[in-house]
Amino acid sequence: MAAQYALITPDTHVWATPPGWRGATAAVHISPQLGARFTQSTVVLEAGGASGTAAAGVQRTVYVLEGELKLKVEGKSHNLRVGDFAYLPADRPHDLTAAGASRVALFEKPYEAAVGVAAPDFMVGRAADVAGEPFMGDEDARLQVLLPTDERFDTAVNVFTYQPGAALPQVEIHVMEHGLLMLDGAGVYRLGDDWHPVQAGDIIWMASYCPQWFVAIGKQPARYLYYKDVNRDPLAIAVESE
Ligand code: UGY
Ligand code: MN
Repeated sequence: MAAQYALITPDTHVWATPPGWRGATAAVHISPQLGARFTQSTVVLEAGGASGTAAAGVQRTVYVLEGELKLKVEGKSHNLRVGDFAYLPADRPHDLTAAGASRVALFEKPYEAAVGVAAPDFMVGRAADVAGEPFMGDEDARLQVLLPTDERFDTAVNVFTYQPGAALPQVEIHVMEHGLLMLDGAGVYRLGDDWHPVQAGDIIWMASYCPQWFVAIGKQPARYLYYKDVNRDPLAIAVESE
């Protein structure tokens, strides 16, 4: 059976200049080479470092982990600081330049158009401005949904915050896959039949149908940023890619 998950700890990262970028190195943690349908990378930029172009048809979501960057899209400049994010539709020219030493999480995915549905537009936002909703009624497990949830989007990027002792209310098994970065705190992730201690800096790929459950441990809240594919018919995608 193909791998159901990968747990990638920071001591294993290997860095290289991503094609087209300047003054930047990236570790590509999750990719089709692993069995995923998207990529998740960490990109470290020196002051003045700048992005290259995404591959044709590929959309990007950027989340700032450290530093400050300037994002230029259609002649307009946007300042991005820690906790800010940007969604860049496929084939939309943009220039992301670091104002000082910076680190970003980057999610990339080929955009899957849906019949009769317009493609999403560019957007920037600030995680701190997004309300954390109790997850399935649990006030101690709060979900911030960063991107709009309507059908234009085939991508979700969320922040999940758990008070110590809070947990996912069920073992989840679902068609969507995840790419996850632990931002703060620690906990135990159940992945398939395995149980792993995880902490800030760890990254997890969960394939479609990977059984998953999390409990936060320690004295501070645990927080993770994660990607998931949404709003598309799995059969439409399977037929297209044959
Ligand atoms: O959105 C989700 O599927 C989320 N509840 N999964 C997770 O946190 N592992
Ligand atoms: Mn899930």
